[in-house]
Amino acid sequence: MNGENRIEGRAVLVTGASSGIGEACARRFAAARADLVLWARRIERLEALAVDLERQHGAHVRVAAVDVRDRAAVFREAQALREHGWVPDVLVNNAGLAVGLNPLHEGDPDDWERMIDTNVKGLLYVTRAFLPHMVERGRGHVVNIGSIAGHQVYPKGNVYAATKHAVRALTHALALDLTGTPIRVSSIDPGLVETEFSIVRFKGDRERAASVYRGLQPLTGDDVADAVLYVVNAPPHVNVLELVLLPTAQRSATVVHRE
Ligand code: NDP
Ligand code: 8X3
Repeated sequence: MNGENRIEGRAVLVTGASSGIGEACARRFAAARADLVLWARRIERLEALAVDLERQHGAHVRVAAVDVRDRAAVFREAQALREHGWVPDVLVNNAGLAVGLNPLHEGDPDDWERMIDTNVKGLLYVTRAFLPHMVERGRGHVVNIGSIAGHQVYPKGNVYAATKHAVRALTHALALDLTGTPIRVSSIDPGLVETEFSIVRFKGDRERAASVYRGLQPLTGDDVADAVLYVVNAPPHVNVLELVLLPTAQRSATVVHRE
């Protein structure tokens, strides 16, 4: 991190920390000596990550198996944290996914529901569970992981793009609703990042997933985590509302140069 570390000792919650961008954020925040809470469904991955972060950085890390689609579980876990006096200074709403890549008229409604329930409703539940306490305390920063797909649609990306457009709308709406408070709201909106994202989208087809990144240098989870850290570490009077981060070879949601 360049310059002053304003993250040390801050309470940071990262959803979807078991892989990809969320895991990279957890590693960066731990290196900056934040007090971390990590959520995802695959608890064994979170536990291994916590051990690693504690060993590497002496970080304080709490983990919980939370499916952000489960509203009751989200509110229960949030309350348990509050009962221990833990309210996030930084909430990174990262848990999300794409499922399938089909023309809308051939899409699977079950895939749509997974995306809408996770990317939109899950983000809303987590935000609703913690934000009142940030407001009450007069301190906090909500960082949503959006996407270039929240700015532009691409063929067959229909419902995923709709969810990320919704995330973008919610970022702006939240920023307006928090006018007059010191709470900051940001969206980090990446293009192609090589994580487990495409493996999930193509339901375990690793060959098809690899083809998404063939012939170009995609972003890494660390590249995105660096942007998150920059935005969070900015002085309190600076709010980055949106940050679009693309691989140099990618110029829009649909224009990608491949060697
Ligand atoms: P990964 O598949 O590598 O990571 C997704 C993370 O989300 C995992 O930790 C997963 O954990 C978690 N997750 C998924 N569903 C749920 C759920 N219901 N409850 C809790 N956690 C959940 O993909 P990325 O790291 O790439 O994706 C992270 C975010 O970045 C997503 O919001 C994605 O839309 C966004 N994004 C990704 C881009 C890319 O090209 N990769 C580009 C732009 C944005 P678990 O399975 O253990 O629950
Ligand atoms: C992920 C980026 O363009 O692969 O949000 O959908 S894209």
